Amino acid sequence: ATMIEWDPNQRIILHVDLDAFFASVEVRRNPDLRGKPIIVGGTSNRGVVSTASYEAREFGVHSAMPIWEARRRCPHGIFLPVDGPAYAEYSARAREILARFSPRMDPASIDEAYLDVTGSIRLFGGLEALLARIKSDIREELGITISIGCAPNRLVAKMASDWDKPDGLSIVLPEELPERLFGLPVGVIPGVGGVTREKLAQMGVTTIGQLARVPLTLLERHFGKHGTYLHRAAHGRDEGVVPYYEPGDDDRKQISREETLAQDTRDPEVLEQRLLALSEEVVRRLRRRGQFARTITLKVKLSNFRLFTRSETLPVATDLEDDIFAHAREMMAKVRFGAQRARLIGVGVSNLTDEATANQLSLFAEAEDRREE
Ligand code: TTP
Ligand code: MG
Repeated sequence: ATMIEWDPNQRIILHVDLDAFFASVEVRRNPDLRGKPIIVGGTSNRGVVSTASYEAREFGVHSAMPIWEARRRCPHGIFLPVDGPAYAEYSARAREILARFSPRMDPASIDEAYLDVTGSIRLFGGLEALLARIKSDIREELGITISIGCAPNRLVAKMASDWDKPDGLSIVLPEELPERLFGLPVGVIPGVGGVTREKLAQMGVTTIGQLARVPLTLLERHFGKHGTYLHRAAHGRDEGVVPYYEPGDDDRKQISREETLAQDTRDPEVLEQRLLALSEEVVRRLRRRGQFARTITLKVKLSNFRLFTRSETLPVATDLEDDIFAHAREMMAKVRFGAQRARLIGVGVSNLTDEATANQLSLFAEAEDRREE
């Protein structure tokens, strides 16, 4: 067997995407459907297609197409309603399986996830063995095929998982970047839709290679901060980390901790001490996920059960306990207790990002934008 030699200074990131997800679940639940053109999205002609099996795609049926159009293109198709709870269950089981392969796992949507397997490959006997194992575990336990993109970062892994669908595997070695992307159309870059594509075409840019040669300043002039992203994407660069998976914080949009006090109090010293402990907890979770927060929320429930919540959004994302505690304490000072005491207090963070600098950069770009206006 050939062994892939991966530059030890580079991360190994996977993007896993389940094939024809809703349709695959339907086939799994009713094997008679295997090999047939399945269209999920409802049986009435007024709806749209959620997804189609690969057999139905041969007829030109795809997601977001009106059902009546799908019926016209594929009159012998099997049209099924959307069964949300069933897909959610398969999605949860897929996450559970994927979490075996790395503690850094980010479920990005109902049927896709990022994994940072840099630290796992030795445990699984090499990268090829690990990739084969992910595919076989999901196939055997869920009866669904997946496509994997493997690359030094999230962005390229996401693009690569699309190259060989269904049941695909595309590996982009660190030394193949950025040239491996140059022949592809700009539309395969996540976030590049019709409008951006059209604007780029007017600049004579249709491939990623052409995009990579456009000076950064020119892209920023035309697209603002999106231009910064386009430039980095064309060069196959992306520093985003895969956070640690926490089944508890599943929606990944916020982290919060609260406690009911041993006894109701408005003693600032006691409140500050509890606030500090809660801030520490929140920061620990934030750091474990490799994230930074911009919004800090304080929650105080009074003895009469009245609830106060106050939020503050910082100009720059932070993962520092001092920052989070200081802002929570300031907000605490503004709570009007009246004759009441505090019964419960909580600290939360939201507006989470993977990079502290991301917001600094975007603020900068926004300031630029305003100056130009
Ligand atoms: P996708 O991963 O985009 O599509 P897919 O899994 O069906 O097919 P592929 O093999 O190309 O990955 O989306 C996942 C599920 O999300 C899909 O099965 C149904 C749902 N979905 C919609 O309901 N509407 C849409 O427009 C899209 C794109 C997806
Ligand atoms: Mg999919």
